[in-house]
Amino acid sequence: MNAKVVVIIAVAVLVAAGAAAFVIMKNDKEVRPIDVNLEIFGNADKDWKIDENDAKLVEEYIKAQSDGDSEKTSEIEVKISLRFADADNNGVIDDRDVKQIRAVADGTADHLWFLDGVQRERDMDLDVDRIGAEYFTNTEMMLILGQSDKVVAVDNAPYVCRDFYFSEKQQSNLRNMVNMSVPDYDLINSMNLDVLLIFAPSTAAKYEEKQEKIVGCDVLYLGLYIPDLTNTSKSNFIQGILKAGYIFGNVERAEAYTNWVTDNRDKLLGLAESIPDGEKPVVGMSNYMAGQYFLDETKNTFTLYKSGDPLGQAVILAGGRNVLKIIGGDGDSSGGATVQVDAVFNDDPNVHADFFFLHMVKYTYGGSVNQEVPDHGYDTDDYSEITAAWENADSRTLVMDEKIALIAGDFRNGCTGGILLAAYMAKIINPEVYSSVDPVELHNEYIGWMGIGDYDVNKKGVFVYAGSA
Ligand SMILES: [Ca+2]
Ligand SMILES: [Ca+2]
Repeated sequence: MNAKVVVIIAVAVLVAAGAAAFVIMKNDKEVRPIDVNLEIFGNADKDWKIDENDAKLVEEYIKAQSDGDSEKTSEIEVKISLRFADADNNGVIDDRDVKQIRAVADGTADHLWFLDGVQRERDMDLDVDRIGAEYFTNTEMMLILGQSDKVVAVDNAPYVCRDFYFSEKQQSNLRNMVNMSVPDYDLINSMNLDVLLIFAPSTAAKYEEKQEKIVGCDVLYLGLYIPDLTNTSKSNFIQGILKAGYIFGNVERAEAYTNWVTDNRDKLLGLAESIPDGEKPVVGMSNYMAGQYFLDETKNTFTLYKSGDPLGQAVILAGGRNVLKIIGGDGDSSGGATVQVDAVFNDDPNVHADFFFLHMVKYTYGGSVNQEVPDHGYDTDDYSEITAAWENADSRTLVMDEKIALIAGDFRNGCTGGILLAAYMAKIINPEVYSSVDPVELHNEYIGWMGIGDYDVNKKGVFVYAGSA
């Protein structure tokens, strides 16, 4: 009897301790405000979330209107977005909008009106069971938001990597969409998708073509392709993650992940800003691929990625200067410029790259395999191919004291907006300034965000190779 009482008390103490720990954790993990104006209809007060404040503001506005109180109306009009106050986007602000805002806020809405990654007005049924995810970025985002059981289709690149991303049970429901650059629409239609998340809008027609040809499915570009991480308020990437939180019913997770990204971004950017511009190493972000100089001595052009690209964002966060900024042709968009090699390798004393980071794509978004690109990423532990490729790139005639690093395509095409690559890059180009940053630890945290528990980057994977020490 006494023993039982003791056990009960012990359990009660443990429960109390657990509860206390939970409260502390809850406080610790409280979402920090995110500097975006969330583009979901219902976000009347122009902040980063849909909550009771929006509902109250719209109620106040409706009341002021019906009372004919023009003073109060003008007062509210200073802080309200009349466009987004119309939560069901039907052109009228009324009680139905207040109801929709509360439903979105408490997770019971069955429909959502929002802007997609190219600012188009969309409305979506939130009854989503079958998700198609294009490329690493959308696949990884779905994992981060806890949707892996619902992902039933991916294109060839993540499909090759399915042992890493999905459990055996999940794999039994997973199909290969193969080529999403030129899709086989009959194949995609046979998959009966509710939503297809597309990698890049490419051209508006391509996005529209997919929407038109894939039947009974919301084809959606969320904006992750252009991270704009150094400018949160304009970041399509941040908007995209937050919108996905509402669409897939895991707002808390989306907000927490966004915080993780921006916290790390802030830390990296703070370190970058501590280096005077003139002392920042100059970095060229290029490719290791067929038809380009670093792979093939006989070619005289290569790609240099712009500052707006995830690869260019990494240069900024790692405390480097993009060589494209020095030679001209830089920009805020994603992607790169094709330049003649002598635009960088020349006699001009003002033009010299200290480092080249070579992006690699083994499995393309078009379903093909670049055989000449070394094996890399989560699925291999073997450095022999990447070592041989590095030796090839480093042996280019024009390469003198420039340091070469090969980097996994996962960095650009995953869902970290460039922070993970920035951490690895910083350790190579500014090791002293970034001594407090541990890229492998950050990478393991990211894998944890994806819900993958049995993978340690200390022991597995091939992501960066910068030659032997
Ligand atoms: Ca709001
Ligand atoms: Ca309305």
